[in-house]
Amino acid sequence: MYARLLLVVIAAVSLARGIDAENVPSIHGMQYLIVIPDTVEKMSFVQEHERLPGFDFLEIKKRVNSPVKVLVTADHAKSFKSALDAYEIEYTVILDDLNAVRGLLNQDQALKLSLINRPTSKTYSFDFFPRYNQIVQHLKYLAQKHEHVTLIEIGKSYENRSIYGVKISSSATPKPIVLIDAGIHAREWIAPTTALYTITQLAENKTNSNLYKNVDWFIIPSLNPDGYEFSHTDYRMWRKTRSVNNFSSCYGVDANRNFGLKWMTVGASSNPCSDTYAGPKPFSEPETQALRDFALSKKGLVKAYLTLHSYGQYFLHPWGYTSDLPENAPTLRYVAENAAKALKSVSGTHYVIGSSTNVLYAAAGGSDDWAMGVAGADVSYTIELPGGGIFGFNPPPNRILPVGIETFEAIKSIGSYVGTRWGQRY
Ligand code: 0X9
Ligand code: ZN
Repeated sequence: MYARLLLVVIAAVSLARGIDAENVPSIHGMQYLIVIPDTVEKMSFVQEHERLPGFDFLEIKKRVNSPVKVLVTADHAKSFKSALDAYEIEYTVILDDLNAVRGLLNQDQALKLSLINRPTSKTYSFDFFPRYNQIVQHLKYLAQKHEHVTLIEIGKSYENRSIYGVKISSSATPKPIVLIDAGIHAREWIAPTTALYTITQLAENKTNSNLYKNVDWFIIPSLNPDGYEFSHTDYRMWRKTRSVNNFSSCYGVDANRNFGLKWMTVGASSNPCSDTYAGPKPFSEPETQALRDFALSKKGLVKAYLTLHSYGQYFLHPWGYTSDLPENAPTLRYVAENAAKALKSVSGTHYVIGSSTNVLYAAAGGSDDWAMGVAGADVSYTIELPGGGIFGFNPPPNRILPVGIETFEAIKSIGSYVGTRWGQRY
């Protein structure tokens, strides 16, 4: 075993030495791996690569079982992974081609690489689907670290979890608002991570500060924390809230059928056991009440409302209750087209744009319709993020960053639209 290992080590090391150390490594085919060596021998094998060309160690704690984060150039990735396999060292490929996120990398490669991969707090990084407590901890961390980030609590869930969000703002003067939520549907895990990626970029990356100069951002990454936790602990495919229904043993309401515009008129169920149960009345759920009360408290200021869902790669705009188009349909399409173009420029991901009823299906009681029709948002979209896994709701963790990065381009484009159209100098 040892002799074989030695051969593998020598092969890997000599291959690695073949690269000119003076050259900046190409990001084409460069892979981002997280390696978890669980013995001292395995750790020293990984460490051997530390100063070799073709390897860029972003984080190495040199303690057994602590994750090692490493970028490996295309010409070394295969042999390195074979060596890890041979040595039975556990690893995950977080990004299999850094070039796929080149939109974010080409300005200043080195800076951006470290920015993408640096853990944003001791416990948070974009390589796993966080639990509710980890989301909260990360929001609190960002709020205490950055003056322009404030933690907000918009209400409590049925099971009494705080529904937190952040305000990202350059000053106390009220400005036009971009309001974003995620996780209305519990199982759509890529939505909260994309909201958290957006929050982290606005909080930590100074090059984004122009985005909140004349716009206030309110972002709520987990609107349905009870359902979200349940999808982690009990049933991965849970969609609804977790409220107890009278006269039924089935739990929960589809929060996205529970908003009070044309409630229960189409595409919603009155059966508490259905996944699209609209609830006993509009806003029966504390989670939808929380969003309602928050949005109404900012009425007139909320210019854009975005709700992150998965999956399908759609920019859906109102209406979801009728195939008639709203008066501002041309604006809704124009703003979405710009956002989709920005998103596509990162790695070619294509989104379909249209009204919910016309491109997906009719379903009344959605937050998007209510935000535009009642709360007065000028533009309102449900963004159906990409899917993955056999059910579509289960993309692997290595999709968190690519989806976050490309979607942030779309979100920035919508933020700039709000800033240009309504923002003054503050
Ligand atoms: O059905 C939904 O609530 C959304 N799709 S999902 O697969 N994430 O469940 C689409 C909602 C679109 N908006 C409205 N129908 N108002
Ligand atoms: Zn959804």
